[in-house]
Amino acid sequence: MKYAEYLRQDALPTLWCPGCLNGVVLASFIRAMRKSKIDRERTVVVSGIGCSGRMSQYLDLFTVHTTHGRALAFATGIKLANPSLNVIVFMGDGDALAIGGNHFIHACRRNIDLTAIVINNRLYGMTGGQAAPTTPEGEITRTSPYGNVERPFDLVKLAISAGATYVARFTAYHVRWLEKSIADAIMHKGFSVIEVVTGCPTHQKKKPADILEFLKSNFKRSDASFEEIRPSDIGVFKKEIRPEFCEKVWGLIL
Ligand SMILES: Cc1ncc(C[n+]2csc(CCOP(=O)(O)OP(=O)(O)O)c2C)c(N)n1
Repeated sequence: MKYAEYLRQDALPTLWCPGCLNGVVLASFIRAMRKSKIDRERTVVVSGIGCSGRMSQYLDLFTVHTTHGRALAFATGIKLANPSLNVIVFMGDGDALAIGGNHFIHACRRNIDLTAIVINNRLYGMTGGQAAPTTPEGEITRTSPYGNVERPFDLVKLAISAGATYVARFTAYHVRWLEKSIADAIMHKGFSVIEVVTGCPTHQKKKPADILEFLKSNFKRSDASFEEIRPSDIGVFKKEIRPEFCEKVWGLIL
């Protein structure tokens, strides 16, 4: 499988730190693009700011690099103006749930046909490893040197509660399931959210292999019901057909 045809050669090598798992997500996405056989010429990738926001620089597709927390707002405009486009949004956990938290819940509520891939390294990577809304309780970060005292969001439960119609969680270790889920989510008509749990070797001061080992041994496939979903469960937790936002809006106009 040739990845090069999906990458901008002049943007390489990436600025990601050695061992960063963002590259694993990028490769899984490229395989999913192939698998879903969607038209590359009708695909737009939108990203915000942060390490994960760099996806739009490396992918040789139509891309838009937007402001921090606002990727979904830009993507909503693109999709609504031209609903025939496939619009995929990459965000970090801080991007999606801290500064962009408001856009996130409203995109879920509207059920607009976007695919949101949220790379959850459980901190703010690009700005130095500060705590994020996904940082587990007790975790040491740059801004929680005595352990994080805040309760984290479970991204999957948040997305389901707010109304997203396709919701999944996988990790950068479980790449075959991840790429299949990305392909499914792209084909799903409605707002799709895939959380990809990763890690940050630089700020968590862990070896990349230890992060992969952690993901492998702690995250387990599950088909738990909403009440029973635990943060370490991976799988597809919601898949539902509900009227889609652009169809409703354009239905009023045409
Ligand atoms: C409006 C605004 N606020 C803050 C920042 C600074 N900033 C840039 S990246 C970032 C954190 C990114 O964290 P996350 O979204 O989790 O992505 P990661 O870098 O971990 O992939 C912040 C706070 C900014 N660029 N713009």
